[in-house]
Amino acid sequence: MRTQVVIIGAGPAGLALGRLLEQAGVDAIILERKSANYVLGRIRAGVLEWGSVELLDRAGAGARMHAEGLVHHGTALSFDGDRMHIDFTDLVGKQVMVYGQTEVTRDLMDIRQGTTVYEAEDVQLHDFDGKPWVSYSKDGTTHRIDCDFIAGCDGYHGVSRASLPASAVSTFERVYPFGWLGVLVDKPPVDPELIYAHHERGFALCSQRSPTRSRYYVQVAADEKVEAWSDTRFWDELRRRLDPQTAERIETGESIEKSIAPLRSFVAEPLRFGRLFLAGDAAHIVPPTGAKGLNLALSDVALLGSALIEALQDGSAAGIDTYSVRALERIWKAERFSWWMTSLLHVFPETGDFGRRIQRAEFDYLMGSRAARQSLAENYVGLP
Ligand code: FAS
Ligand code: PHB
Repeated sequence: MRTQVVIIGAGPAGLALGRLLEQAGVDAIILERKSANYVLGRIRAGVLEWGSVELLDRAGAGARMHAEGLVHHGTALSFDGDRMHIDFTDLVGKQVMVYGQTEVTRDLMDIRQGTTVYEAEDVQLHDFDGKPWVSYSKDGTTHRIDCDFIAGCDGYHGVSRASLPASAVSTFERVYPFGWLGVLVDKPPVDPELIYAHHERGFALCSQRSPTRSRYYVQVAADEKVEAWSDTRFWDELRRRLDPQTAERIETGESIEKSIAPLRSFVAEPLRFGRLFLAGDAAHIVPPTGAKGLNLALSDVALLGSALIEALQDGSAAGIDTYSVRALERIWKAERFSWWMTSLLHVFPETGDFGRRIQRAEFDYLMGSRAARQSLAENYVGLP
């Protein structure tokens, strides 16, 4: 079998790339290790930068997002009960879309016309320095796909980055000493906006998926086990970390999903290895505090899609030759913002009382400086 591009991974990055390529008439086959239902069952991101909204519109996958998504013009930050509003529209004239990653993935799956092989096992990348080909197994049969390019969109634990010789890639990582315990519940959101809360007991986030479905998170120790958290324990802890008025208003209920995500900052450099390109979580990870993970994945594939189309249709290597440098410039700015938001809002026991005073001073500075709030807002809604 032969195609122009083999995409490894059918998460948002792989599906979005596949869609951008097929719209331009470029053939691409996606190989996904899991089933479509398994991919849809992973509850992850919830906030889209407007650049991501525009990409999904360009991909023809935006109709349900505009019908069911929630446009947000700001967010709330709270620190030991003091609350501040960050007005994106007033500060930077932009907004974000609250629409779950599961729905983005479903919309991209539904619109895809090309071939996606689900439950593809033992995917292996070959000769990506020369004439690339990919092998995989399905139902006991091994298949080979010859191609012009390979796009590694297979996430942090994928095979693409793992296929590289250690000497070819530099990695930069910070692992945080805590994780996020997240709960999905079919109850109305506690507030029209998201609330990012710092409390001496730990960080908490009140988010949402629709007018009837909410998503909440609390910071937990890195070695915490989800089995140790009943719904009742979760709701009690969440309430302790919010201002009393908000805590009082929360409508609790039985969780329909509960999971713990580890937090890390990670970047691999470069993102090109001959005819293999990395995009999305295969290339970088951010702590979810800045709502950047999904958005970075989509901005990577917007760049990579244009570069591959240019190479395959115009014979120009300009895009593929500059993809890594251009993508990394935006990636590192999102890494910085995600690290900064995480440093501001979480409890770091090792930084002691001095660290907490610095966090309080940062919060007070934001409250007192429009310029500081503009900086937060322009990063949160997405840099160009
Ligand atoms: P993904 O990991 O989504 O997709 C990669 C795909 O490749 C997967 O479907 C996987 O099955 C497949 N794959 C892996 N290895 C393979 C192989 N060998 N062969 C074939 N296929 C293979 N971001 C936010 O902005 N906000 C959040 O709240 C948030 N929460 C998160 C919670 C968790 C637990 C995780 C892991 C991530 C979270 N993220 C969040 C980040 C997340 O949304 C990612 O940024 C987003 O999924 C990136 O999309 P992809 O790059 O497509 O990677
Ligand atoms: C979510 O709704 O899952 C969400 C929202 C904002 C974040 C992280 C996660 O920063």
